[in-house]
Amino acid sequence: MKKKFLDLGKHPITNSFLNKIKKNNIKKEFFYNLSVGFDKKNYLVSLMNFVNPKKQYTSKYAHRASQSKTMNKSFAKIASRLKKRFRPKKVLEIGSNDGVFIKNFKRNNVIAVEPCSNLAKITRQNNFKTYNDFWSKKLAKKIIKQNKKKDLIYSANTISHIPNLNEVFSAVSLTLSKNGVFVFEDPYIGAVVKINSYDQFYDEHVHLFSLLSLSKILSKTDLKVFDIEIIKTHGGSIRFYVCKKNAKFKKTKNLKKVKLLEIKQQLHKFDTYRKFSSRVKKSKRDLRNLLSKLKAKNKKIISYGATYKSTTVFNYCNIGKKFIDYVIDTTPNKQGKFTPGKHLPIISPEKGLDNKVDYAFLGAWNFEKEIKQKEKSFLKRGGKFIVHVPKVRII
Ligand code: DWN
Repeated sequence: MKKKFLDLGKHPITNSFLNKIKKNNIKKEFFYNLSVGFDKKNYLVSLMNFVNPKKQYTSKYAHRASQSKTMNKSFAKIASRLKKRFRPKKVLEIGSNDGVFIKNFKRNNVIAVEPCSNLAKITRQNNFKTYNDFWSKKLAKKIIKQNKKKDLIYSANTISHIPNLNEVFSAVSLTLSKNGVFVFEDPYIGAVVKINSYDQFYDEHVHLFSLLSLSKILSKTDLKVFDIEIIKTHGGSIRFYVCKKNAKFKKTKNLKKVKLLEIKQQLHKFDTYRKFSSRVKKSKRDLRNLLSKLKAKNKKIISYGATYKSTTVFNYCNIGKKFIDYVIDTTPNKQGKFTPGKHLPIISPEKGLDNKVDYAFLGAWNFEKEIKQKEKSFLKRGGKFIVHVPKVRII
């Protein structure tokens, strides 16, 4: 049983970018209550209410994982490390997005699973065998029948998106070969608590894992975690290495280290999340105060990156056109649209980062380094970024 610790109010689906702002569109916009709970039985942090995945992962899915240099490099690096360490002959990716990970493998070695048809179309066009479907036991059985068992299953920012974890791990277990490995990475609850990145909570992030929670969940399966990495990706992620309990892999020392750190951080205690929730409320007050002060001085403020995360920030903090003129983003299928809930127009950085912009709220704060590098001339002429993690501040 989950106990609620955070209530962020009414939120739209983060992928529901609007084509036009018309009375009818706004009336039809779907909202749900975004609140987060902790299950003391398995130490798992999850949303209290799940949105129907069919409403989320549609043929109009906007996020393209290959939109940042950082992510391209990061996927190339992990692909190369996995190839060296496990020498897999048969590879599968769950949630392949636009193919940013699988493009690092030979086409006949790897297959993709992707529920969003517009994204599956891209990997198919690039000649990667792609199953346009949700990950499930049914699909796993079909894949094994057609494509044999897998030596490596990889998944980034997908497992945390799937409500039914029993189904996820049963399907993985069916698909793994005897000594196959399942490597997956997702935003880390330890990082969220540490840097106050409450915007990692939105309709798609239904669970945020720790080692403590995953160990509890896997204890009821025939799988085990044998290695782990805490990584910087997306502002703090956790990468698990999982195999069958009777596979050849021994547990590494990293597991003990991370377990001790999580116990020190009290990730298994409700009180940790109760305290976190007070810090989230303070962050909202601080951000609204800062933006109000800047607006009182007639400053032009925009937002950089039409991220799903910033949909949480804007809807929770009630930040709309009064504060933010528009949002800039490089993703072609976000440009010309409006953000969910607050209906801020999205335009390209070329058009939007003009000389009149005084401040840009960094919706894509997880790419701070890459963006600062790219926007040197904005910074040089006195433009400034605003971030809300770990504290609300101008940088
Ligand atoms: O898990 C998820 C993560 C990985 O991706 C999904 N559920 C949805 C999505 O979440 P997000 O939108 O918060 O992710 P990002 O990767 O932080 O989004 C960055 C956005 O910023 C993209 O729309 C691209 C844009 N961007 C830009 O306009 N200029 C990014 C960079 C680096 C840039 O220079």
